[in-house]
Amino acid sequence: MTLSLSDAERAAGARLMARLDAFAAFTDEPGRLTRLSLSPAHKRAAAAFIGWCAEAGVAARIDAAGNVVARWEGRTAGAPALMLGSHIDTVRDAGRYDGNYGALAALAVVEELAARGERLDHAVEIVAFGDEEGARYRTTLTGSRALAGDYPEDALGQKDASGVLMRDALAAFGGDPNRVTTLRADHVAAFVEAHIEQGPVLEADGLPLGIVSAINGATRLEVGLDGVAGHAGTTPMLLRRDAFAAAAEIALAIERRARTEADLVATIGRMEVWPGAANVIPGHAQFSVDLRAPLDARREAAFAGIRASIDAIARQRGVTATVAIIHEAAAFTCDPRIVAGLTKAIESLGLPARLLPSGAGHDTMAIGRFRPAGMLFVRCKGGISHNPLESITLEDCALGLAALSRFVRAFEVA
Ligand code: HGY
Ligand code: MN
Ligand code: MN
Repeated sequence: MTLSLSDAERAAGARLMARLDAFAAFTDEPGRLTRLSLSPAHKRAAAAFIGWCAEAGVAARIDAAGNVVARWEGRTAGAPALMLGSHIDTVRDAGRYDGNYGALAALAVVEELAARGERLDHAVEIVAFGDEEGARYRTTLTGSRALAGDYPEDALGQKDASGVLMRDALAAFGGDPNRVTTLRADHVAAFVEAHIEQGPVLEADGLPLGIVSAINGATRLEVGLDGVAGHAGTTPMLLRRDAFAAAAEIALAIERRARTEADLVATIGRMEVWPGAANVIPGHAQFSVDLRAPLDARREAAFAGIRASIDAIARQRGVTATVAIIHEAAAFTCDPRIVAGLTKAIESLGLPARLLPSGAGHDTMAIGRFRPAGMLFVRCKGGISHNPLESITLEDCALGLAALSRFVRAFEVA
């Protein structure tokens, strides 16, 4: 493959890489990257993003839902906008490219337009979504769902691990809880998100870039098991109603179910046990289940099977189970015109256009319910993500930005 990447595009990629490194310093946990939604680190990151926009002569602001938004006008004021962006909140002990790459690449595209004073037929809006991971509150995609006019009703009443209401955290952050349902972005005509692949396919194919065909549907559960706390020393095994032992058996049943189908995945990422003392039989266990599949019918069937296993094991062990669906997103198919535009942009770089599905969820799923949306993937080493070892190469960083920038110039919004 002979790449046709200009020196200016290489330089822009180097600037983006440096900015990603600087951005990674905005963390709530020194020594690792943890930037939960509406946290002090998120606030510092948002301020830096706004500052970089200002340096480029572009006014940016925090919207009522905690997203940072900015607009580069088209040739005619008020022209429909192509929106670019991704999220800047992270999981705990995160990698520095998940979300941040797409948000800062979007900023780099607008910086370039502003530096040249270049006006396109469409406006370009950029967004740094504030709550994609759902790592702090038991809700997710609230920033992008706000722009899609679909803000989850139960979100603001959620409390985080220290009892802080999302409503209060949002107000303190500079958002406006009373206006989160007024943000539907009617002026936006289409949305494109650049994001690291977070999987091994592009690396296995020896390709730096890919185009997302579809995004897996996802169901997120919160499961509570109530048994009976008891003395670890005096209670015979057969008389126990051990909530954690029940959770452990359920976890293995979920894993067995997911293993029965090639592209069905199920994960128990968080497990809490009460009272959490070495000499007390757990009376309560609380855990998350993350279930995904490319086809909604298969995910729904898997959920039904898992629900039945939870009830059967709970009954057999004399514990009570409560199962709440805290997030559900149907599988999403990317817009064919955007896929075609990204294909052209990637091929103009001298690269083959590889279509691939996304196992990870993205803000694109939320915006895509409202407007045509698509995604550009950038290869990441070993497909590792949600892990500080997440990494991309300088050249792939530049290629992703160049493809996005070329797409933005060529895409016809209306
Ligand atoms: O969980 C996901 O798929 C995304 O990284 N939030
Ligand atoms: Mn992400
Ligand atoms: Mn993520």
